[in-house]
Amino acid sequence: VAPVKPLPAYVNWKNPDAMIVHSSSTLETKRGAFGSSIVTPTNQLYIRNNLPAPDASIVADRDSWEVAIEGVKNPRTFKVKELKSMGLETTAMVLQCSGNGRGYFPSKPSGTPWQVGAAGCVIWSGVPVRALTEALGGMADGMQYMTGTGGEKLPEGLDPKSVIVERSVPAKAMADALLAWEMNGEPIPLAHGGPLRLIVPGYSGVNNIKYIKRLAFTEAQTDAAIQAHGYRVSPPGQKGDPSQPSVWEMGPKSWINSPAPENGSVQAGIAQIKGVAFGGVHAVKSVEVSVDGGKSWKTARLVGPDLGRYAWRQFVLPVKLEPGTYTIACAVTNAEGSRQPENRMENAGGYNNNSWRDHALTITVV
Ligand code: MSS
Repeated sequence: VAPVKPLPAYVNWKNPDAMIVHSSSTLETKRGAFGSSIVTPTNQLYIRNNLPAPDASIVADRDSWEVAIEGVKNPRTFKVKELKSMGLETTAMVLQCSGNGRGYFPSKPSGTPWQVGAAGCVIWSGVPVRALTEALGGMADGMQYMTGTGGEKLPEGLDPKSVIVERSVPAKAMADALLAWEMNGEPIPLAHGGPLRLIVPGYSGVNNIKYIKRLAFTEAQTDAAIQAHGYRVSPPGQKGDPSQPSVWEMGPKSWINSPAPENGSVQAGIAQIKGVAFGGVHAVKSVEVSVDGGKSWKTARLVGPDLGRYAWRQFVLPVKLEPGTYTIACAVTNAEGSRQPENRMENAGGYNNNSWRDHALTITVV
């Protein structure tokens, strides 16, 4: 058994029993900690930082944090306090690291070997980027991307472009994007991007810029390394480059949280097979469960309220199990009719793994 690492100081308020500490900048939610109540409690949500978080002094006076809005007809800088008077929307969305599921790649790509827990369903409140853009006269002509820049202090002696957390997404993603100051009913903790975070529903984790200091509509994608070379879906063995797809829209994905091998053996009789499912950028239509490794499937029941197309749904299927060994799997189909794929798309970085086969679990019933 690997030794259990303590929680890093800046997130010592996380529930230690719910977290797997990979490193000081990568903490994963345990499969058994997702519960059945849809929203992931903040003290159990995963953490991924590409740079050390800024000093906690930036959340001492949240309302005075400033963000520059550029690439609009009338660019200007706002304090969070002013943003709060410009509009309000609340959105539930799946926040998922692009590398979630990397741990199932047999090629062992470098990076954190996340299993299922670099994801959570989170409720954010803030001003719609669309409302803000309209108030500033609309996007400037010819802009193709929405580019967000993180407010970290950059390590000295390095080319800023090689370390800055700056990401571009297609400008159309603005339609549902927020500049958020609240998460799960509380001011966003520093570790999750307070005082202000860009939320791009349906897009993978890295596009959701924490402590955002600049939001710009741009003609081209940023040439920061994290965009140009990092987070690209590159063929195995190749380096990332701007010609390859970036990790943007998420695909449909589901996994089983219980029963699971880590929770020990299962008693014969009726088992409630349960888990979470999301449709990527589209709503969940249905979830199927298999107890024979994908030979036959049954439709599960969706549990609890529907928090919108970017949230995940909990699902359950009661199944009678005799003693034996079972490979249990699940697959979601979204409102557009795309079904979660059987196999992962091989890539050098271990990104975007939504293979149902990789996520299947083998359980023993006694
Ligand atoms: N932002 C910033 N500013 N910085 C950093 O580092 N990271 C990313 C995002 N954003 C960052 C940012 C990532 S990468 C992720 S996942 C996310 O975030 C996470 O979140 P949380 O809150 O959970 O920690 Mo992968 O794709």
